[in-house]
Amino acid sequence: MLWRNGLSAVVAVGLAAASFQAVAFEDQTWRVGLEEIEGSVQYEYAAEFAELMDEKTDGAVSVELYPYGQLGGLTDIYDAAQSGSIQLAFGSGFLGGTVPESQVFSLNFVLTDDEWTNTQILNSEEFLMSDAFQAAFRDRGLHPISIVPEGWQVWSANKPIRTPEDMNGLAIRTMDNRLLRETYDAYGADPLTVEYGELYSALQLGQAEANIQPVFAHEEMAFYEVQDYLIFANHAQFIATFMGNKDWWDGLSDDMKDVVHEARQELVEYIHNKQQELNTERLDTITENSDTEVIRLSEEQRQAFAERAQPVREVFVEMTGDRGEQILNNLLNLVEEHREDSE
Ligand code: 6CS
Repeated sequence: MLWRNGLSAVVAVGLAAASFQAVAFEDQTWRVGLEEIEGSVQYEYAAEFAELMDEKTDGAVSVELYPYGQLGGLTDIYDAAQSGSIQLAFGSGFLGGTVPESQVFSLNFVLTDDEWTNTQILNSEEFLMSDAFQAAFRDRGLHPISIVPEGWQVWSANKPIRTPEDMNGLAIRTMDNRLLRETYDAYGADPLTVEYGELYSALQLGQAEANIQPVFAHEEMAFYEVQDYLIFANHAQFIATFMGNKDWWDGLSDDMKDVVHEARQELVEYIHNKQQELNTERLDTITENSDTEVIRLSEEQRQAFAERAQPVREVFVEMTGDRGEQILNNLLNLVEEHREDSE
């Protein structure tokens, strides 16, 4: 029950912080770089974070949102957070070049089959606050604040996919990291990388034949318009890290850090519910507005992919060394503890 007790401890710390005497904070503006557009899960998270910070600091902290496209491409967002020209940002698949250990979230068939359990494990003291995970970001001038699962990753293609053989030679677009390329190589596909904002036309022109996104993104970026099938294998969740510039974070007062921690704890359940709501609603939008066919893989079909994904864990360790291995083993142990608890 370690993970459940861990969460109660987190809630207790939050309540203790809430009972502090009111602190007067200096006025400040924090800019947040989003990898996604308005209406996305990251946008909803950042908008609620902005509200909470406004409330908790009596209007002293004003949080400005910069949706995808306003700061350039995806890696421009991370560069801006590293240099301190923005204080906060989200980082997901493309962050692998900047924080290689973050590719642990790109591994397939590592987490449990339950999204809420995964959300709690990832945001537990044992995982998020572990020295290895924190150091992986801090050594690159970033500070991880919370982990934001945004829903199951769902494949799209113009043909049904039920087995690794169906993926043979398929030009599937992945986010830019080696772990994802290795994973889809292992499935037999022919992965390629395309910037998020160029993906619609790449799919339309047939340069990319398949795609991997949570449902809300298939809908809001209109990718479904140029793809015929959505395939649920529940092989991985889309996971972003909400992170700050390291020097900016270190320069915050302890009281301000407490307020941010309080907000991030409140956001764990908020964003879990919100992402489920968005992903459910948008699947309805897709099926109502198109002939998209939805395929859900059986346990046996998933297993065939899981077997091929297993050796990619070694690639992760080879790429990220002892620290990456520690992060992965920590995650696997937490997942295992949960399984023992629920048996
Ligand atoms: O596929 C991508 O590149 C983007 N997809 C989502 C859902 N969020 C950000 C990420 O960069």
